[in-house]
Amino acid sequence: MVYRNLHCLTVWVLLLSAFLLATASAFAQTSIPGTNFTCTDGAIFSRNRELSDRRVNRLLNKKERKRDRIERKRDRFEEFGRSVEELEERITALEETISAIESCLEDDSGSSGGSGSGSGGSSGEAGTFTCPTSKFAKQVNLFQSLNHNIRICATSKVSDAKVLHAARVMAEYLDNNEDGTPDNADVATALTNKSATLVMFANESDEEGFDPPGSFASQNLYARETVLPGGDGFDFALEEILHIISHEGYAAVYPNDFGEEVGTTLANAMDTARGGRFTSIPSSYPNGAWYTYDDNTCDYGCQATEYFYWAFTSMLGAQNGPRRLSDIEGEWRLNTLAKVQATDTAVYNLITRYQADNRIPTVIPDGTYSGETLSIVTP
Ligand SMILES: [Ca+2]
Ligand SMILES: [Ca+2]
Repeated sequence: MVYRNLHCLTVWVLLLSAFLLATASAFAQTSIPGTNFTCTDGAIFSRNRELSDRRVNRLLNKKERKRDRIERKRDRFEEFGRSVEELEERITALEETISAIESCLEDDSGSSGGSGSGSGGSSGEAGTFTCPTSKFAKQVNLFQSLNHNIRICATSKVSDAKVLHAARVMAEYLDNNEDGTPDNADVATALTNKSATLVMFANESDEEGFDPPGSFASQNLYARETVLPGGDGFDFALEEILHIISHEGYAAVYPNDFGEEVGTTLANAMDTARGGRFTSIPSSYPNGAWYTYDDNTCDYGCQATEYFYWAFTSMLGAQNGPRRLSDIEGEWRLNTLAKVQATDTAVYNLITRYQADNRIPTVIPDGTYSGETLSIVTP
């Protein structure tokens, strides 16, 4: 029994020893790979180089971006330098303009007691007033035989044909039935009292140096925008000549209807056409407005002058046609009589009321006038 127990113990010891040996051996085998992670391993070395290449590329890219940023900043600095120079030039020009205005104001205040009444007296002397010879070489007198003082003054650079064309258009507006006598005597008298004068230049540079004198009311017209009958393009004589007649004539004789300030029949119609009463140009006109002139130099009264021109000449058929509409629709959309009648009933009613007894024209000037023979004289 003791032997048998002893035998069993030996077997257990042997089994335990074998187990320990096996465990130790397995442990020894698994622990070996841990010692192989070194920089000399080829795969790890190349991976490290790859990482380092990427890093170098990143750094190069970063450097490029910084260089770009510096270049952009340099450009901005240079632009800033230029704009400062431009601003200085503009400030200098403005200072010159301000000092010129100040000297004009001093001149006016100094001379108002003397020549002010003198110019008022001369404007009433129909037919005796001549165009300033310092600027003009050609003159046409309208209805002079009827003791009126309505003129055209033109520089030597404007052709006789265009001077006479403008004179005929002006005569046609005033004497629409072409019988030689202005249809509306009150309007012709108002223009005479203001010595209304159309001043013609070849172009803007020809106008340089002309300072409209306070002694007569003037409106300019350039030869380059004046189109003879049968010529190509819109004839702006139809516009500029109407401006002086409506502004100095209709507005003066019929102030409640054609006055160009807030509250007149014309101005109220204009407020509707613009979608509101705008005493300065709005940033955008309301949807549905059909008169949308956006020139910031044109105040409320000037807007009214332009509005009358658009409505009136559209009703007389001067703005017909798709090509003309595409030219003007940014400013005025009712380019025909039918459109004005259908949409702008206020201005349609105003104009037709005055046309009914021939106080204003019913026919658009065509550049031929049979009322009298107009001729050019030397001022
Ligand atoms: Ca007449
Ligand atoms: Ca005619």
